[in-house]
Amino acid sequence: MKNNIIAIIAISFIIVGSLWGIGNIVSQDNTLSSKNEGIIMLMKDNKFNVTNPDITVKINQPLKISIANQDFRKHDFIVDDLNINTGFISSGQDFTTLIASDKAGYYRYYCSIHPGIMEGKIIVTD
Ligand SMILES: [Cu+2]
Repeated sequence: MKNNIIAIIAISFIIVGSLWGIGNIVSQDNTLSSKNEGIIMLMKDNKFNVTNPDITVKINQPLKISIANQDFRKHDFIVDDLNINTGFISSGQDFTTLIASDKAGYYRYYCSIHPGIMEGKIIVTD
């Protein structure tokens, strides 16, 4: 029983650690893509992942996305045409959802409180 709990805690650390690792890697270039198992968007200083990167998703291949707020103010993440709306995410909280589309094209993501400075595009490709 005690060993199981320790194992679960250890696995949780590994999963969280690898997700944060992915977030760090993808923030360095300016694109995110569904090659990874999932992506992380960090809300910080009124930006998504510093550069509001393009997110590339394959058609009919949902991409898991975790959006974490590291700012001291609330933000949200909205993609009108893909029916994504996280609602307000408070400081320190996060929200996980899927980006999925059966139609290729460009889709705008944005924060409704900071449109213009917190926005970018999702590219759905064949
Ligand atoms: Cu915002």
